[in-house]
Amino acid sequence: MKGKRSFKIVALLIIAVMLTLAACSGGGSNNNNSGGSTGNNSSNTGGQSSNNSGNSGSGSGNKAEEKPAPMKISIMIPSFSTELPDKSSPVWQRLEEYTNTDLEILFTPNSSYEDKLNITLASGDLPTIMNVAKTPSVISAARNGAFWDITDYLKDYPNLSQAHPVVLNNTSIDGRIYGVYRARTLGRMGVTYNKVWLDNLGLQPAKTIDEFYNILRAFTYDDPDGNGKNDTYGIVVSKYTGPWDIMQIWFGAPNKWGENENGELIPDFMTPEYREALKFFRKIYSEGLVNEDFAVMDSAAWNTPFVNGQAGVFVDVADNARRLNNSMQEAAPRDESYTIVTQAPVGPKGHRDMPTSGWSGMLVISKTKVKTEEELRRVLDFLDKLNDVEMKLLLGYGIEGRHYDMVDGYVVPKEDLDPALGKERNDLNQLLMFIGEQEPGYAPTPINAQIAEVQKANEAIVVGNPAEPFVSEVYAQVGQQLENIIGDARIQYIVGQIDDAGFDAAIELWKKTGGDDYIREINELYKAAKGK
Ligand SMILES: [Ca+2]
Repeated sequence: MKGKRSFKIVALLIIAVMLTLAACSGGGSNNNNSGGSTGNNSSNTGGQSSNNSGNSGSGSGNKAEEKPAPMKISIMIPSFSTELPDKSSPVWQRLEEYTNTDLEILFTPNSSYEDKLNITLASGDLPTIMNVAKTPSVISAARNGAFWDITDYLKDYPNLSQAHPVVLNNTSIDGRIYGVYRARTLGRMGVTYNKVWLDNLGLQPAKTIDEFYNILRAFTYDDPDGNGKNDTYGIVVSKYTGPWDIMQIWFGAPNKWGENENGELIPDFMTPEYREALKFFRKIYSEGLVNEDFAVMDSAAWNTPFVNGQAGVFVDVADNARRLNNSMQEAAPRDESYTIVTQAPVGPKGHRDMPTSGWSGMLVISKTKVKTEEELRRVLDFLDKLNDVEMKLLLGYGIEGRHYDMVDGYVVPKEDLDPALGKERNDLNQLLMFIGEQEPGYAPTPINAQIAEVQKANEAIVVGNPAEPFVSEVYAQVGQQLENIIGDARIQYIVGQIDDAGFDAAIELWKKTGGDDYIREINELYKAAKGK
């Protein structure tokens, strides 16, 4: 392995030297560089390269060393605007120049995108690149060989090789990668606290689950708002089960499915870690650290107790810290943020948190349009280049000085931008995959900077769902019933209506209602995907 890699490096060095030589022999007036010892090298090799061009015949041998003709690429992506750019746009032109391509961008209104996509797939006449979701028709097209399998190519590209393994797994079909995903924040979760309450009690955000518990208790029993009344509690939860789903992963439960000791997948609620988390939930509920009405509380009203100063902890997406703060600022403006957001506390099985799926569409490459591996490499190189910081800025914001300015390293959009200029870059951001180095963005407020920091750090601790890539037929039929059995039992356990025996009985019911078939099917798919 190591030997192979160093061979590769040597090969790359040789190529690099050859390219340098080509550049030297090509330009007549690049002599500035050739002082000192490098001058010796270039005079040595200068002879060789003139020999080479002599061999190739005429004096215009340099032409062959110039970059190849722009590659024609057609791309189908969703559009949201009615004012769309064309080839007259300087943004479009810069994109073509940077990637050495001749582009045909097939903007398709997002509302009719899936219909158009299905028609295109059925016709067999696909554009070079298409943005697709993992719908049944896309899965069957992949299985029928409509797209290139790019699993083994990604590692060869500086940006694409940085794709996150959890997201790659989520986008895979039968264990293989058929498209470059368009990234969305993967490690989105965070724990938001009422900062004023923490300060009043001299507390810091929790680093461990014990500290988390202590904060919930202090927010309930130690008068965090200092009004002398017993009128607050720890964490607010609504009938949306997100907070429980997130917190059980802190305790070591898998993300929906996890491997048992035999390497087989089992659902989260069959693991001992899940039961430990349930016990914790029941404890904080019985001590009044959670709102009593959580199981029936409308999720549209979820923010209200936090904003009104009744509850002080919120487990959800980290960016909700901004919305909570904004609402509190509206009621009573203050310079400092009302909220502080951190990563999940560390649990008994280490530092873990729940991810999102991490993607919104993936760019697949047509096997009929792209016939050879050499062409495939050029298309992948194009996709890789779109992930360069320079292209992220161009496609996301336009041209510096024309559409935006850079101030202190941050993007500042031009105020009152002429719509004609806006049109030049509209919806080109739909080409973005956001893989690799992060591009500069808008200047963050303090709370936004915290959110960004938490979400970035989360990428290292998110726990993927190994069964996420699979499409289950059993689930399509009885999935909702299965969800209800366990969802109801979880609530009953938390509020103390059933005990461990009751929860075990719910698991037995789940198995008999189709759960056993579901487990069998998921494991067959898992084995098949692993075998590839
Ligand atoms: Ca109080």
